[in-house]
Amino acid sequence: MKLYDAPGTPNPLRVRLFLAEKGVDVTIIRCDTSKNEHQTPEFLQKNPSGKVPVLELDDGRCLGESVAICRYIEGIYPSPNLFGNDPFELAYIEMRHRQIELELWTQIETSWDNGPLVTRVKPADQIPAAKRASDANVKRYYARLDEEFSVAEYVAGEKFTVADITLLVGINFATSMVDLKPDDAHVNLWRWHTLVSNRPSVRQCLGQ
Ligand SMILES: N[C@@H](CCC(=O)N[C@@H](CS)C(=O)NCC(=O)O)C(=O)O
Repeated sequence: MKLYDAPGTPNPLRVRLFLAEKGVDVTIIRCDTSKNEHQTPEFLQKNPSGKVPVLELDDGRCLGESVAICRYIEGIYPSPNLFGNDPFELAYIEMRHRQIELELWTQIETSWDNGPLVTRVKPADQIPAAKRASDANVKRYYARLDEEFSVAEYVAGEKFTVADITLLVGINFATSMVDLKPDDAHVNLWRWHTLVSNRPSVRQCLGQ
């Protein structure tokens, strides 16, 4: 299998972390998005959205969307389980994962789209008030996570799941690219961050 990646971008990193947790090797194809390599007619055949990551199977079939790719990987490499086993666990992890994506990642994206660094990689028509609102939403969400991690070890409870991967990538991106580092006072959130950052898969992918 081949994974189309763009170094430094968060969604392909989610998939690389997921693969590392599973111990699955794929061939990494690096796309230079600054040269629009993800917009060529050949690439758009693989993913009409013109986005990375894309997983290309050995028979040429392609999957876009990080979570869809991770679900495929989980299907063919079920262990360790990262999406849940029984109906309740599957739904609970899905709920927690969607909350991280819909309530935190979307706000980080709004802050990125309306912040200073994005203009180095693409032209942006920015709305400062949108950034102020999304910055505040991110900070509120960090406070919520800090409370949640006072009683739960991981995002979905007692075990590490795909939701932890999405949260880690989101927080690291927000910290390094959007200037939205969680407050030092959020000790429970930082306890979780240290725990997951020390996983072998994370150290391997982030080169620590
Ligand atoms: N919902 C998609 C989002 C993919 C996405 O936004 N990828 C970014 C990199 S993190 C990308 O390809 N950006 C280049 C562009 O939009 O031109 C997923 O989960 O895979």
